[in-house]
Amino acid sequence: MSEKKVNLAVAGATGAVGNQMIRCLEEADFPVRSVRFLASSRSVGRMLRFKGESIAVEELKEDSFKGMDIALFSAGGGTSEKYAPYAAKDGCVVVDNSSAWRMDPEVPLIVPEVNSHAIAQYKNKGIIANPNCSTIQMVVALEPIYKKFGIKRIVVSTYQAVSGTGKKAIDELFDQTRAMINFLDYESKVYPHPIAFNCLPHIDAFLENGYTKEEMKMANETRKILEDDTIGITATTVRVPVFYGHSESVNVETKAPVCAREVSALLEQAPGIKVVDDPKNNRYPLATDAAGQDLTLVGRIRDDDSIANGINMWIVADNIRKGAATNAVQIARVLVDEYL
Ligand code: NAP
Ligand code: 3JN
Repeated sequence: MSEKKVNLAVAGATGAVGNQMIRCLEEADFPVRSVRFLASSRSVGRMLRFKGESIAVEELKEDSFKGMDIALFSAGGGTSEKYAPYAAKDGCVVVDNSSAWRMDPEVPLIVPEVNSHAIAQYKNKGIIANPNCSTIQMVVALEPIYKKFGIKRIVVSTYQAVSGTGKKAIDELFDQTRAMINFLDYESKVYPHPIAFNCLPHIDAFLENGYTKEEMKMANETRKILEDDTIGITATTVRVPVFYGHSESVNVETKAPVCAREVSALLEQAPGIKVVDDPKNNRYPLATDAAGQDLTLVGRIRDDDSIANGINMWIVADNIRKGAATNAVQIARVLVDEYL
């Protein structure tokens, strides 16, 4: 374990993900010498707590990263695109939570349990990308299966919590639910339809091919992380009225013969995973159990009786923690311990 300490910046510190990054840094007792919390000009003067101290939020600027070693970004794709290169130029390694750099061939896309070997590629541009939350929890569960059996095709449907859309969406679900149960009028500002008591098969923008951007992120990012362009992946991403925790129904077709018992045994030993699979006693992964912790929960592991070599499973994780903040802090930890 390293004794090194780093100067660390959080860009987007006032947001849903940024706030969780700060909590994860505290929980991990991350070896910081100094921290700097950055957001838009709207937040200048706000104070954020860190390890018992109050720290003033500063405006994110081109020169914010001078003297910093690592910056965790979660301030949107446009902000990352503009400011990450300034950070890198000043020798500060960026761990970016947006989609801005994920598919850049020179930028590693990292889930530490799966492909930490690729972190070394940060030297290309000084940037490491954190995958989309729905991708992260899926590849944590799929990588052990991929390594042992190979994967031909994945069919995934997601049930994504509103916290994935940020602070405003958390408020919208809360306000709409309260209004509806009191027979009051309500407005939908964040989503195009009411999210309370509803399921919206629409996450991020629709594309020409009929998929949404979120669906294509899952397919493209999974292939990049597993370093295999031959895997067929089709996704349907759905927003559901849950505050924290994304759930996924995943159907995997493997290359080699597989059975549910072998997959359960494999996942029991895999890093970052907790198998919760005792249906007779009503035990299976739930968003309410995943929320607030860092493991990816996997259950309902069963043979797909419609094809040869098929497995079905249900994968749940805290989208703001393992899906974003925790994954970024884990990457930063490897950087400190092995590279800086
Ligand atoms: P959020 O709650 O709306 O927070 C947005 C944060 O970005 C706030 O701190 C905001 O500062 C800051 N910001 C916005 N525009 C800025 C600008 N021009 N300059 C500096 N700071 C700016 O959103 P969130 O849910 O935390 O998500 C933030 C980003 O993280 C998303 O856009 C996405 O790229 C990424 N994300 C990734 C995942 C994932 O799957 N890995 C999941 C969720 C989000 P103010 O408070 O001052 O406005
Ligand atoms: O909707 C979710 O559950 C996850 C959202 C992720 C997100 C939200 C806004 C912008 C992203 C992302 O991480 O892909 C982005 C983006 O950076 O494109």
